[in-house]
Amino acid sequence: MHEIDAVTVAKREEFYGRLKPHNMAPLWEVMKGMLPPEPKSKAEAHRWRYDDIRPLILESGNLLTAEEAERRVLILENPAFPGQSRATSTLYAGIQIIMPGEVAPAHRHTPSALRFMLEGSGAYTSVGGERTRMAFGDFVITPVWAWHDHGNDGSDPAAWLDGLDVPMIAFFEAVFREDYNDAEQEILRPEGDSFFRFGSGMLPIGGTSPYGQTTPIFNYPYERSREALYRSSRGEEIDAHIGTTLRYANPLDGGWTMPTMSAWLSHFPKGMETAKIRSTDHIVMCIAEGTGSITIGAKTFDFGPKDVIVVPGWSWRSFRANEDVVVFCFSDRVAQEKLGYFREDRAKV
Ligand code: 1HN
Repeated sequence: MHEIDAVTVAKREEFYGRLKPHNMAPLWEVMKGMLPPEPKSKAEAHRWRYDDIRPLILESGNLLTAEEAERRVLILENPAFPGQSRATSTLYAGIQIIMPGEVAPAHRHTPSALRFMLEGSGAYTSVGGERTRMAFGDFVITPVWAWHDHGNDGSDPAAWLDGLDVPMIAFFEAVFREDYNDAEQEILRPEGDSFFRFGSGMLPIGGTSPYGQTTPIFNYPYERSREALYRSSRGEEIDAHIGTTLRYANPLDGGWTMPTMSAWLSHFPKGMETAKIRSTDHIVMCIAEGTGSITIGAKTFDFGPKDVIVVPGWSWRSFRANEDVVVFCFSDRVAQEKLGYFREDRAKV
């Protein structure tokens, strides 16, 4: 680089100053910042210990009603984004609690939502005219613009992890919402209808999803997913980087379950230490079973059941499993794949 003399610098600055009133700026001053050689997420790696946050979640259950709150949720904010309601640059996460007898009123919005059930036995959610009970570990989906309301007719508080693509939809400035004319939506189909129709390894001839690009199944029960995962672990050599991983799939096209968020379940057998991997998607993880530790970049976090972990895009990650570990993950991978630039990189083993 040749040195630029003060006169030249001043001349350029003066020129830039005259651009401003025209709402113009010189690309050459900002282009390198715009196109770094590789991404560096502004988000921080972080872990929320469920044991630490559970008392606060329960406390919020007595602070206001679900009806009052509309959704009684404690947002999991990335430490790098205080006040921005974001777990990663692109994803929202929070823990929702619903007390016995409560209803979280029906509404719909353009952001998609997913739930990973954590505790309580009486919770249910209704989506598009069908109700489903939510048991521990169930992966439940609220598609784009689908009416949804939640309830709890059990005797214990119910809590789950919410994941939404709100930051992505907000980036596109395409958030719409609408309230239903009643607390709970009308139920039009028997419980389990969509699961048996679409989730039994059979499909209705000519069947389509009532939810467009979102899977017609809106509850993937943990009982079934867990069995599939453990049986896959026994049947095949375990991947050094990702353990045994099964992704939740849309049975109609084999693709991911939602248009903006990918979800999957990984199993790492007791004693396994995975090789490092990094990918461009931003990941939120929730430990379903077991204890261990995860290293993300230069940080290592130990974890136990129900802890939530954020992995910023393009940071190296690896697991150590002290016991058999099952991890639920969701990320913006499917959106990046559709846009054509999703990348992953695996350390040599
Ligand atoms: C929402 O609709 C739910 O329906 C949960 O349970 C969390 C966070 C932001 C915006 C909408 C729900 C939400 C949300």
